[in-house]
Amino acid sequence: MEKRTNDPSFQSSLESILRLVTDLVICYKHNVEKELRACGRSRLARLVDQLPLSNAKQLKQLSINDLPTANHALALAAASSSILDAKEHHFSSASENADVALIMLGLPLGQPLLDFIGLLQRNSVIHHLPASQSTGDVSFCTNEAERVNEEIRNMAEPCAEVTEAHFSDAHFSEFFKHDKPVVIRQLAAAWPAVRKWINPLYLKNSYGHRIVPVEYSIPGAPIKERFASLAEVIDMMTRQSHTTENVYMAQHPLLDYIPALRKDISQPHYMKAAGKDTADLVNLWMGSAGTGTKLHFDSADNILVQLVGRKKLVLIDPKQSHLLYPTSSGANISTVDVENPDHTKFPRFCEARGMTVYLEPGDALYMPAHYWHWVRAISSSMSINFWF
Ligand SMILES: O=C(O)CCC(=O)C(=O)O
Repeated sequence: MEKRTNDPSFQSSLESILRLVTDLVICYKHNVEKELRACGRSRLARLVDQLPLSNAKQLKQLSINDLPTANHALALAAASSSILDAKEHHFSSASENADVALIMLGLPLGQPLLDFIGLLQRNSVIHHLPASQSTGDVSFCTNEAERVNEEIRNMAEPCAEVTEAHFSDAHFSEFFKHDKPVVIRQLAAAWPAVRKWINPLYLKNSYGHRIVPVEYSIPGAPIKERFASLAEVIDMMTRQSHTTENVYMAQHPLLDYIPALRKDISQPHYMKAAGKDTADLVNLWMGSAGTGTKLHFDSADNILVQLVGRKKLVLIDPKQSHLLYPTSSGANISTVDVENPDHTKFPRFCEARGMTVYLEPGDALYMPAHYWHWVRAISSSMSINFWF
């Protein structure tokens, strides 16, 4: 409910924070306008020029996906809509628009938007979920997605495995030095995230209104990227059927956008092997059973920690890159469908050998930089990864 809109201290904080968001739009729109004019999009440039006071809605409806600058124009349109919504005391939609702008601009540029969302949240001026949807006996889907249960041919070699209680930084350094993956069972067993996020209402009741980017798929149709509320993602993860649509919030720095969640997570101490106390990038992966990521590699070392549900991974040594048909020479994504390889098109893939790993809540996997990996959530799943 919109509770504290008449509170003078809320009003004065709101006014000063809206000035900062307006400054952000004004200062940034000149660059975007210049870039748009330089690539011949003068109509779009004129619309951007009139922000933040008008044209935000018109701009948001344009189909301009073909221009990198257009994303910036859309971010500014969302930020401007957010200002106009707040002035009319439509705080829920102000918060949603601010989230969209924040996701598209990122941090540190979007910091005033994050402060604005924080102010709305702290003052309880956002419409939360109806009581019927925020209580009750609800759990994440634990049914296993059937087609991922069988072992994948030639990919069933075991990976080194240890338990956190019997493993040390010195042991980890050996794996790190030799670029060998290792599963560390129960690394995160005591993290609050593992204990608390298993209850779908924990995140949904406090942060269900927050907007996140998702990959959305229905059987037989291409994956679409769109925005969704965290409540929508969580609701889809609690459905017990795998036959309808899937949603995946993949590689999203949620802890940057909801800093209060940082207290539920720790930084894995093993990163010290690389001289690091904190990771360079931390991302959340949340989705329904069956969602996952194609065979690819990343150029940073990685610790992937399973928080809720189960995940299956296939790992392939970079020495076998010549068997994996990347999208172009040296590219980091393979064109082979690991679960159902086309042996006529990709004959060398038969010779590839890989390891299969299953992660349970609290387990972690160290993957050296450049190690190929394919990932599938077997049940509804939440993971976090630390690139260092
Ligand atoms: O969990 C996933 O879907 C992918 C994770 C991944 O690719 C990574 O941590 O690098």
